[in-house]
Amino acid sequence: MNATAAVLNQANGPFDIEQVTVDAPGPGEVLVAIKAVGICHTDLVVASGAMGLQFPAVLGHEGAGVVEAVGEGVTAVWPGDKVLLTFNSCGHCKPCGKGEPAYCQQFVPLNMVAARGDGSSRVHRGETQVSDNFFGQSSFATKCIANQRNVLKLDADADLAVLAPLGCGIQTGVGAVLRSLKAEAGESLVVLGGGAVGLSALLGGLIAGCSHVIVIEPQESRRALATELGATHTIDPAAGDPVAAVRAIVTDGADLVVDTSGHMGIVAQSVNMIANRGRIGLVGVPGSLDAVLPVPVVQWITIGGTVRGIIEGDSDPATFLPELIAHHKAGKLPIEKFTTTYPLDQINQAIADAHSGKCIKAVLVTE
Ligand code: CXF
Ligand code: ZN
Repeated sequence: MNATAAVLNQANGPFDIEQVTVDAPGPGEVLVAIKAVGICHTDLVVASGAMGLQFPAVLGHEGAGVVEAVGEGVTAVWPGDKVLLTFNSCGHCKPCGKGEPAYCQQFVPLNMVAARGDGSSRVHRGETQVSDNFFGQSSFATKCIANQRNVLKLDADADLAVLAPLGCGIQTGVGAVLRSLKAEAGESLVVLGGGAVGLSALLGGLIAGCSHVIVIEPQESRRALATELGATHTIDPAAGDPVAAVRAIVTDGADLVVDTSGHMGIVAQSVNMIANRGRIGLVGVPGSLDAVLPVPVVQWITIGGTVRGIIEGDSDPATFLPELIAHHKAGKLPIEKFTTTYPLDQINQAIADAHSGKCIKAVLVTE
């Protein structure tokens, strides 16, 4: 099959719009005509080459589209079905068996390396093999091969350009609050960072019925959007001591903190924002693999605090994505307020706008 893809030929891009061929789906695989795909920070981290990506490569892991063909043994979807693509998992390890596929033992090889165990690729440019299978999809393209396990059938009237980012960024933020930290009504929440994941965490806090939802974010326009979305308070970290600012709002400290920034300076400060038995969830990936979080041990024992890492909001996509779609239908996840659509061939502009802060969540559309 012929397709158009945003191909990465070197570390950090640019992405080149090129004609490629995509193979027919093998057993358990699904050929999807991609209609929309969000850009997530992880695409850019992997595009830097820091994780050993083999070029040329197609990235993209918040795809949404229409099934064109299914391989042998696929029963979950059929040609013509609208589908949402998400992260992949093996389905038979212990975490997968417990309904925790985000902690699949094979998460890294199945999602982060844009390769298959047998070294094959389903995407070619002439005679050249193009790395695909990133997050089991590589959806910065008009067609991609996904897997039965990482596609979710949608209703025929689903708006693919709106729903695409649910597959990673939005389920990560909402899930961090609802599933990972298990926010309860009346608890107070601090969100570090007002990007797409942070705003999703804020919306998760509102869904949970948190008493206070406090967003700490340096950009004024993002703080304004957080307020519009329902944050009870916003804090500019440059305006003074953010710990004092949080404790001026919740005297005993916050019950929950979700870090989406990956900046260990503010995360280290958040240890002092926490109430007794407070929980901190780490979602934002630091720029360095060597990043460490200093925790004052005696203080931490005394308050009975918890710090934990979170992937994909502990999502089990088969059940959590439909919940998120229902929240969107009910008006509780107004994703449209922080997404901007660009044609696929404007991917480099979309990334530049994401870097400059001009857009929060860029979604590429193919037609
Ligand atoms: C990633 C973040 C880094 C760890 C794996 C999951 N999330 C999605 O982009
Ligand atoms: Zn992502």
